Amino acid sequence: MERELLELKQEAEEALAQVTGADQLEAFRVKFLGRKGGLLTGILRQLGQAAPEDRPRLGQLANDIKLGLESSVDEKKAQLVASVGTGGGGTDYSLPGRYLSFGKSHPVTQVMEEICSIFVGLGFAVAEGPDVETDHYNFEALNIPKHHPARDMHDTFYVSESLLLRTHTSPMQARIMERQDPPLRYVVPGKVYRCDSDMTHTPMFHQVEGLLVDRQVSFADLKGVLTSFTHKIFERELPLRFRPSYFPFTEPSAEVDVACVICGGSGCRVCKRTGWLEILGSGLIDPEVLKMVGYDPDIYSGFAFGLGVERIAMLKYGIDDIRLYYENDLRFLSQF
Ligand code: 2U9
Repeated sequence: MERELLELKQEAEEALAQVTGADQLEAFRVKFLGRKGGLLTGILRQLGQAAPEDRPRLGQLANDIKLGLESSVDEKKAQLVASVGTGGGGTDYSLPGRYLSFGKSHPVTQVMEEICSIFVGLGFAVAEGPDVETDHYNFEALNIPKHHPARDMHDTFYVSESLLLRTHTSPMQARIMERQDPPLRYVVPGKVYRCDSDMTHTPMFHQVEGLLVDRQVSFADLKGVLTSFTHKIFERELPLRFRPSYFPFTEPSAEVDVACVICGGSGCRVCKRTGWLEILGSGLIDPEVLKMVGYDPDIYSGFAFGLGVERIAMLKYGIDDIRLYYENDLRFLSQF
C-alpha cells in the first residue's frame, strides 16, 4: 500500500504539472482527491485491511499526501488566476476576470474528516452505517431496554414502532462487533437525529464515535488515545480532565474536558468561568454490551467514546451559535 501511495503521489504531481485551465484543475481534483471515487480516497478505504501495526504509518503517509495535493491544487488555482491577463492582442486585460467559484466541503464535513484522519493515524478503521436504524441496534443492543430513563435523553424521531432515525452512531459499532471478532478498532462518523433545537442543539448533528476491543484494554489506553486525539485536533497540548459520568453502554464512564481553548484555563465567557470545556464522552464498554454481541467479558475488554462534531468545530473556530452551520449563508461558510 505504501508503494501504491507513493506512485499515486508521483502520478498526481506529474498530472498537475500538465494542468493549464480551471476545468482541468477541477477534473484533476475529482480524479485524485474526490470523496466519491477519488484515487486517494479509494486507497484510504483499503487502510482497514492493512496490518494493524502498519496502519498508523500508512494513515499518516496518506494524510500527508492528501494535504500536500490539496495545497498544490490551491497553489495551481492561484497561478491560473494570476496568469489571466498576461497575453496580448487587443484585449483589455485591466477588466476584472470572471470569478471562478470553487465549491468546498462544509466546515462540519472538514472537521469530521480531520477527526477521522487523526484516528486513522492512531490505527483505527472508518465505518459508516444507516441513518434509519432498528430500535434493537439503537437501544436494546446498547443496554438501553424499553422504559430505560436514558431513552428520554435521546428525544427520538420514530419512523415506525421498531424503526427510528438513529440518535447516535453506536448502533453501527454493535453491528460491527456482532460480525467481527476482536481485536478491533473503529471510528464511525455520521449524522444523528434528536428532537431538540436551540443555540447549541440542532435536530440533526454529526457524531464521531469510536471503539477499541482487545484483551486487557484498560482505562489507561482510553486516556492515552483521547489525550493524543485532543492534542492533535486543537493543535496544542492542552490539559485534559476526566470527570466521572454515566452512560448505559459504558462502565465506568467519563466525560472529558479540555482546558478552555480561548482563555487556556483562567476563566472566560466561553468556558462560563470554569476554565474547562466538555468535548466528549467515553468509558470502558459495559460487560453486558460485550455479552450481547457474543464476546466473553472475561477475555475481552474495550473502550468507547463519542463526540459531537459541530461542538468541536465551534470550539476550534470560536463559533457561538450552532445554527450558523445550517443557514447556508455563504458569507459564513466561505470562511472555512
Ligand atoms: C458500543 C459501546 C459503547 C459510545 C459512547 C459516548 C460515550 C458519548 C456523546 C458525546 C456527545 C454523544 O455527540 S454526543 O451527544 N457520546 O458520550 N458515546 S461512550 O459508546 C459505545 C458505542 C458503541 C457498542
